[in-house]
Amino acid sequence: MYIYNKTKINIIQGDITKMEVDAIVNAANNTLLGGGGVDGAIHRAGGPTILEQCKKIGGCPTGEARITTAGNMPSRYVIHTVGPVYRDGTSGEEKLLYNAYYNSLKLAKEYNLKTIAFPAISTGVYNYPKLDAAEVATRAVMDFIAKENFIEEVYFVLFNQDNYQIYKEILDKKLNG
Ligand code: AR6
Repeated sequence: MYIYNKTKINIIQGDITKMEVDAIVNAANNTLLGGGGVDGAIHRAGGPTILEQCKKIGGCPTGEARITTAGNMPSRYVIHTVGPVYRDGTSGEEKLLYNAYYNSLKLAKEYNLKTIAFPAISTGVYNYPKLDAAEVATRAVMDFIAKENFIEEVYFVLFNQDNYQIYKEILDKKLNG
């Protein structure tokens, strides 16, 4: 565990649908109507009430975030955000990925949520290079924590061993250096 401005930051290797936190974050697409990867896992584990709420919301622009309840999962809410599709790195991807994390945290604060778990947004189907994505993810979260000092605990839940190692190295460098 790491601590930054009184907020605990944890990295976990595993399945985000199992997390007992106020909100888990979904790496969704613009339609919010489900898909593969972590999005598919969340809709499967949470059940149909999540899709019903997503249909009413009617989509989400890249870099923004929307919220639903978490259905059958142990968390209370799902914050659906949309990361960028990675093309060449010069199409605004970095800012959009940063915004996806930052706006998810802003929404968590609006709902008075204190514990939140993130997957490695955009690093699957959307093809964002893992190391660059982890740098952006940790920077956005730390910027929010530095500014807002509200969230009590952040989890980065990494599905794969390689992403876990990448986050560990980055956070060791940023917070244990
Ligand atoms: N828990 C945590 N992380 C997971 C899980 C899980 N259960 N399952 C996969 N991952 P991706 P993207 C990791 O492709 O790149 C969907 O179809 C996975 O290993 O889920 O943002 C949406 O509908 C990877 O590191 O999301 C969109 O169309 C990370 O989650 C599109 O994929 C993100 O991979 C979004 O693509």
